[in-house]
Amino acid sequence: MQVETAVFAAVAALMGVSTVAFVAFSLLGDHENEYFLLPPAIMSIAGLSYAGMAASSGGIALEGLVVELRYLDWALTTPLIVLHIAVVAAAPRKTIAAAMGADALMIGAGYAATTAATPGVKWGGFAVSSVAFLAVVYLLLTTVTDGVRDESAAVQGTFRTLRDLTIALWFVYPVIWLLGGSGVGVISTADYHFIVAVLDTTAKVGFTSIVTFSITRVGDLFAESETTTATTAA
Ligand code: RET
Repeated sequence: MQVETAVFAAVAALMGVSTVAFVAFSLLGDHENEYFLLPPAIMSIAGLSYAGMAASSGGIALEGLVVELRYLDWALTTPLIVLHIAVVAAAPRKTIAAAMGADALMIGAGYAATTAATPGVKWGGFAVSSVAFLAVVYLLLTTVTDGVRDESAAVQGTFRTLRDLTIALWFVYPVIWLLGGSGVGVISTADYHFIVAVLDTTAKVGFTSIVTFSITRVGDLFAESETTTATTAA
């Protein structure tokens, strides 16, 4: 069995467990968080995709579709991650749509670059994907962040930390891509899959947990600052 098959299967299992954990968390919660369906959606899509990748690399089914399954997962879940962060900041709908659209373009162009037959398509795709990525980063740093501008220092701090951790982690993806087989090739395919599996798990299970738990916290703080404002105004 190839090492990556075991890695893919382990991530699939972890995403499955996380799906159940997030569903349980929402059922036990007080439902003040109306976005509680996003985390289980993100985890279950990734779980199915990783299960497919394990089957594909293990020669069981879906032969030769590892890259397709990965980009299908990213195409569906990365816009949902962006949505999740943006709704925490109560960003305007147009901004959320633009950020999700740029994200989808980033993944689509990234897929074209990864599967390209010619250097022109590869580097053209990489360039388009990178510009789209910078657009997502720009929107997160500007309009999305403006959504929390009038909130307390604590709310802003929580949001900024989440935002910056997310941006920093996402920047690793194009770097690893450049170092792996699609780029200069100093990282082997097995290592590339392993690194991406760790990044995906951190970005999804790790950060989505932080966002989810801090929504409760940020929600409390929002409520607190509203009470304060109301008291001050009265
Ligand atoms: C590619 C290569 C082309 C240039 C750029 C890329 C960026 C990919 C990113 C992926 C993020 C994935 C996440 C997955 C979570 O499970 C496509 C690697 C810019 C940012 C967060």
